[in-house]
Parts: sequence; C-alpha cells; structure tokens
Amino acid sequence: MTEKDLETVINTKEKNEIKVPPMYKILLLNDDFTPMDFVVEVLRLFFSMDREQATQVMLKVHTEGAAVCGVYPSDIASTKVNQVIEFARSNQHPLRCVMEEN
Ligand code: TYC
Repeated sequence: MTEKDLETVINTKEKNEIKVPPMYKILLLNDDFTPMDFVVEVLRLFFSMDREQATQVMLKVHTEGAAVCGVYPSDIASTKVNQVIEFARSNQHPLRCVMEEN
C-alpha cells in the first residue's frame, strides 16, 4: 500500500466514524426552603422516577448538597433545566437546577 492509499484509508475511516454527542448531567442543588415533597414531584414529573427512587435522590441532594438526576444530550438537558426552573418558580420555590458537561 502506498502512502497515498494509507492516507485515503485513514481519511475514509475518520469520515465514517460515528460521533457520540456530548452528554450533560442535570443536577438538583439543595436549598433551605423548597419542600421535600415538591422535589420528589419534580423528579417524578421531569425525570420519570418512581416515588422510591425520587425520594432517594431528593435525600441525597438534601444531605450532600447536590445529586445527578439524569444525563442527556445538550438540547434535551437545557429544555429540562428550563422546565424544572419554570415549574419551581411558578410554585414560588427557589429550587436550583443546573447542567454540566459529563
Ligand atoms: N433542603 C430542603 C428542605 O429541607 C429539601 C430540598 C431537597 C430542597 C432537594 C432542594 O434540591 C432540593 N426542605
């Protein structure tokens, strides 16, 4: 194989490689005011958790300051963060929700 052939093979492989999209963790952050039951509802509604799992994640946020509630591609993650914040604000709660690259 000539050097040119090898270059073609490498370039073709690069083109054919499927790129995985960057993924983002969504975290809930603790505060002193948002009711525990409300956080459990958020986790059920926006992250499809059952009551048991939602309660565990809520308690992890409460005791450790933050917890991951899901991992998603950028557009889904930012939509969920906005939905959670909008839902919290419309119920007068200061709940914080952020995304960060995995
Ligand atoms: N610390 C809150 C309380 O004692 C409960 C809470 C849990 C708030 C998780 C926010 O993301 C949160 N009522």
